[in-house]
Amino acid sequence: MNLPMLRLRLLPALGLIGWLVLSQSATASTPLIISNAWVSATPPGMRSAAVYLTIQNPTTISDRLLSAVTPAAESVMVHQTRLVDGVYEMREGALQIPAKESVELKPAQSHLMLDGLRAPLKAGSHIALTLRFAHARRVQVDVDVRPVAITPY
Ligand SMILES: [Cu+2]
Repeated sequence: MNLPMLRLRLLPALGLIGWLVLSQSATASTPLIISNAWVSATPPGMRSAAVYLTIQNPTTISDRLLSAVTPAAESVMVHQTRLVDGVYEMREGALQIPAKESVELKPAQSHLMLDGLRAPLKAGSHIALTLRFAHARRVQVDVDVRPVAITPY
């Protein structure tokens, strides 16, 4: 279900699907710090939702957020949003996390798109999310489900 005031257009994937080699070292410790992870609650019948969070990289090595998985949805995509001629476009692709920087996934900029929700997301609950990075490998995140928020993805 799309928000009524927005027209969303999904661009073809850009081919950054090179992460298919599954993590060989799932136990590697991560120096990345994830905070403020949240998603809007969803009404019954809604199939998708956007997760926002902040990734802090205190290391001297740039990283990339490649993908994510959650038991709450069939798939997760890394989406970057751009406003083009009054239309929000979502583009799939890995997200750079530069060394010594913090990257905020926020409305109208970037998000993790959950698709195929298995059940409505209820405010006050949490969902588990596993982020996959090029260097930090897997990072577990607990995502707060917040009351319905109308944002431009
Ligand atoms: Cu999206």
